[in-house]
Amino acid sequence: MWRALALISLALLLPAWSGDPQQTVDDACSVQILVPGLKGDAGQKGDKGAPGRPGRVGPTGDKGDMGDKGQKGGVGRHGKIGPIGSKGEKGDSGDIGPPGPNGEPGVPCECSQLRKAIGEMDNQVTQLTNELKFIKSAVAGVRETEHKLYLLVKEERRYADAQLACQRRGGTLSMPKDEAANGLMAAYIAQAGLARVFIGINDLEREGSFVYSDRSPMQTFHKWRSGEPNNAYDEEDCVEMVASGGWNDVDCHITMHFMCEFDKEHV
Ligand SMILES: [Ca+2]
Ligand SMILES: [Ca+2]
Repeated sequence: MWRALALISLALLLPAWSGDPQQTVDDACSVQILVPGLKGDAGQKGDKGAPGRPGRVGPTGDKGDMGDKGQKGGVGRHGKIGPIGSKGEKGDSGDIGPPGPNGEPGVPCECSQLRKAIGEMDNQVTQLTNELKFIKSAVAGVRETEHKLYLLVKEERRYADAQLACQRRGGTLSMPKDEAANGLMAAYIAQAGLARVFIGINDLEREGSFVYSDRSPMQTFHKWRSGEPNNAYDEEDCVEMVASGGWNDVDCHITMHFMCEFDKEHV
């Protein structure tokens, strides 16, 4: 309204600037007392204006309801390599590998050193043999001659079982075939504090025909006690030696200690 009024005032003023200055003052005064005229007819609708500036961002809306679950996606990319795991249990042994390559040729024989080593070993064998002899005598109580070893076994056995026990040790019941052997055996029995032991003589196969336990026949040497062998009760086919060294035929089924002998060559 006021904008329209100002435009009208301006339109009335403009002609005054081109005429008499006096008149212009009068006209100006007359304009100042003008009152608004009647409202004119509505003008034609103007052209559509340019789009306005974007409005301010509105407040955050309420959270909507959760939608339906989507379809499963495709397989993702490989993830990063994880940390090293703990050590596993030991696996089974593998197959045997192929044979290795041949080794380098050996060094030529140092024969002088070898002979020296063999000589030292011979000395050691001699020393050990002497020690073994001492141990046998001291601990086992073995007696020996040049060719034989004698062992008094303090176990009660019948004649046949005594012979088997000697054979299991690689020997036989002792066979006094000469004065030296008989004397050694007698001393052994006496020193052991025994009265009698089975020895390797019998007439089991043929009464009165005595043989040694190696089946060799008795020769001229013997140490029968007075009145023996008497085959008492017709039951005495085995032989014992008493501590004095004398022989006596006895029942094979009684039990007593016994003496084994061993050939040194076979020990
Ligand atoms: Ca007899
Ligand atoms: Ca007798």
